[in-house]
Amino acid sequence: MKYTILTLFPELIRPWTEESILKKAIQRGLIGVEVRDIRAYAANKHKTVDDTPYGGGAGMVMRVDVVVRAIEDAGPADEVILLTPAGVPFHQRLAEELAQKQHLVLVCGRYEGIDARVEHFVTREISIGDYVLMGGELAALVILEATARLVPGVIKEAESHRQDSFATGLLDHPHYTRPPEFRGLGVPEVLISGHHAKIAEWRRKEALRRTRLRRPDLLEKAPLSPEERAWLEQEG
Ligand code: JF5
Repeated sequence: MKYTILTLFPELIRPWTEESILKKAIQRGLIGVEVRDIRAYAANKHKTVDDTPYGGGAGMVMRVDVVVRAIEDAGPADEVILLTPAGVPFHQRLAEELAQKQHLVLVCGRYEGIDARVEHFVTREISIGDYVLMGGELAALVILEATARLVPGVIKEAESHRQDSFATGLLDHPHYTRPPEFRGLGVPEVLISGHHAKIAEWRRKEALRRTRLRRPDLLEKAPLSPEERAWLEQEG
């Protein structure tokens, strides 16, 4: 999988790719990340990338001609993705779909956004949540993180199945490790019992409880057995 990230602030992106799992994935050739400065595509000697909005109002708008030169220079891509709060919401299913592609171009806007005509040169507009950032860079890194970990070999198979906490439609269960007591806080007895069936049942029930408490919206769609629905209504 190859990523091309188009940004006015390449130095915000690079360090993220130079540590930890992404760094290893790049070293192993499992993914490639190319970061390109949109300003390099400005036409005039002042390297202008933005201008005042038609119709007036505050702020500046990124020029479509500059951004489209950057997009077209990134070469053939399976997807050209614009990060914007006005996009369709990002979620695990979309991450799984994008992780199958060969080349993703991620376009980071700044200022009030990019001239709307850019929509004819992108394949998708994606939002990572209902809040406004100062630029699309963190949103692009979110897409990079969520998709790269699904590329075969990037993380241990077992860990990539953390995604299963979404495949199950529930939040993940709680996790514990040593020490067995910390400031008076113990670890659920069942987890040290070695009783694997009981542990699996405890984890499933904790996932159900947690999901009801924190994300009742997920419970509606989650594929639960009739027994689990009944348990939630009574003892859960
Ligand atoms: C951006 C105009 C792009 O703020 C975001 C964003 C929020 N959720 N997903 C993306 O992107 C930066 C801000 C303003 C265009």
